[in-house]
Amino acid sequence: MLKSLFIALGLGGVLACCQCSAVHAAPRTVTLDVSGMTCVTCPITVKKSLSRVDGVESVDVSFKDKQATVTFDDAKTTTEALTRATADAGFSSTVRP
Ligand SMILES: [Cu+2]
Repeated sequence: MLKSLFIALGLGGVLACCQCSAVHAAPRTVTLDVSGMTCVTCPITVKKSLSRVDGVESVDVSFKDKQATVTFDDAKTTTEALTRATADAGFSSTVRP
């Protein structure tokens, strides 16, 4: 009786552990095609807008390639939030498939 209770608690512990691994999602990296970057200061604005999104860990914007590479925690934010952030800054963007 007592033993089965321990087994049940043990299973509960395993389940809780699985849930916590879902919360601490691995960082994801996406590349955005950014339009409207016409001068060298535009990437700075784009980078700033993306860095402000909660969950974004790193941003690298290339003016030459018209791209932004963003590493983010997908438990905290979404690619939609990233493209919205650049659009709010005046640069529409799409996620590169
Ligand atoms: Cu500019």
